Amino acid sequence: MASNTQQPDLQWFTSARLGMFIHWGLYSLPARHEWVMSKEKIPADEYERYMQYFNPDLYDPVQWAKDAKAAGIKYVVLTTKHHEGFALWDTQVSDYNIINSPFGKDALRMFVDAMRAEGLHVGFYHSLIDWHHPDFTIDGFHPDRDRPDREERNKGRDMAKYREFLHAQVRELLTNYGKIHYLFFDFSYREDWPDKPEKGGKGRDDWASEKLLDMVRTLQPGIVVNDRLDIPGDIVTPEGYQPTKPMERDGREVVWEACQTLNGSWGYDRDNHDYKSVPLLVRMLVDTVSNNGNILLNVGPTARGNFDANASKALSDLADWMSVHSRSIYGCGHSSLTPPKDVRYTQSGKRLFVHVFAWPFEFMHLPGLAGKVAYAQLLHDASEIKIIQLDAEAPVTSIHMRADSKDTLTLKLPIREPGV
Ligand code: JFZ
Repeated sequence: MASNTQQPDLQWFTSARLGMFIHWGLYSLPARHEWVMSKEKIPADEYERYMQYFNPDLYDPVQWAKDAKAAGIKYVVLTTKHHEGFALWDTQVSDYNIINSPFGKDALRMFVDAMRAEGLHVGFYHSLIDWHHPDFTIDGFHPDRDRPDREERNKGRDMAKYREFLHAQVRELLTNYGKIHYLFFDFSYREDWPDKPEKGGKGRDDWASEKLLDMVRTLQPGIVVNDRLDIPGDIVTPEGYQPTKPMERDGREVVWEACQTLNGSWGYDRDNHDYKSVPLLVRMLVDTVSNNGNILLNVGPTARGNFDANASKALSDLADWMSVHSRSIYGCGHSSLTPPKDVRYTQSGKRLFVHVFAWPFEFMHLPGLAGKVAYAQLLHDASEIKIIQLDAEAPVTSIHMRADSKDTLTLKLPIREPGV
């Protein structure tokens, strides 16, 4: 097999820092998590019925694009097909697709056109797992896992045929929709993994990962591909935790991206109102950038195709923050300087951004910065912050401030945290 030498274009990616993930499919109808088919063990022929009711009359990807752009988001990644198997595009290799729903249009094409028109980079999520396909073997995640005829039925299933189908669908996605910047495959779960499903993992041999990735790079030179094919990808995708320093593999720094939900569910989850606050989301974003990572922030639109009120509010609050702080995000990354407690640094060239997670009382000491800072200001309004030279050797008295050490720079902050 001729191996493909195409390099991913990571320049735009590492500068963008903030992306939007969109989980949208038939699971938006039951509206109780995108894993509903597996969690509730709903057989494919029963679950299929949702296709008859999928009619997102409020679907307006132009609005999605505008909301994303206003929130400072640079790339948007839509689920072309999730584990349920339903295709949001006009696929020629299966009838289980949006054209056969009452909606009847290629939602993916509309999405791609709208994102491009707003100047956003376009990404696809594509599930390797498929609980609808008749040749996908029943494993520990599959809705039919507990049925008595499981082993019997698996004898009639042929993963080689599923592989062909998987490759054919990916070929369509990367051939018919113009330039695609990013691809998120999801996911592999080998049996030796800690979180393995009871009986039956799947990995690189099941997907023919090398061949698949080769095709992807040939069809879309420069595309950025994640690392869930069970072979190395272009970016590392930690999930559910925040790395506390720039990520490394085998001693070399890697490009990474954390994906995050707003409320713990990726798909629209009607009764779940447990949303992360926007200040928390901002801290996660800043923390990520301070360690050279990206955040892919998820929204799960409703089955009518709009963002629900909670998600819209989060995006517009984020937009308020980004409108005056995005200079500390885009093109920024890790600083070699060590910030004090409750502070994160992001840096771009010679400019250091000091993000204060817990506002101190009046004075802030920054070790190692004495004599290195020409001027300091608040970011949101460019108002001056006074740099004070305190004496590290001065005796401590009740009225006298003292520097932490000789190389400490002290800033005099407004007493109250500026609210933006
Ligand atoms: C997967 C999906 O199952 C989920 O529905 C969602 O689409 C999410 C973005 O991706 O969930 C995963 C996959 C991999 C890990 C965790 C959750 N992982 O490797 O830790």
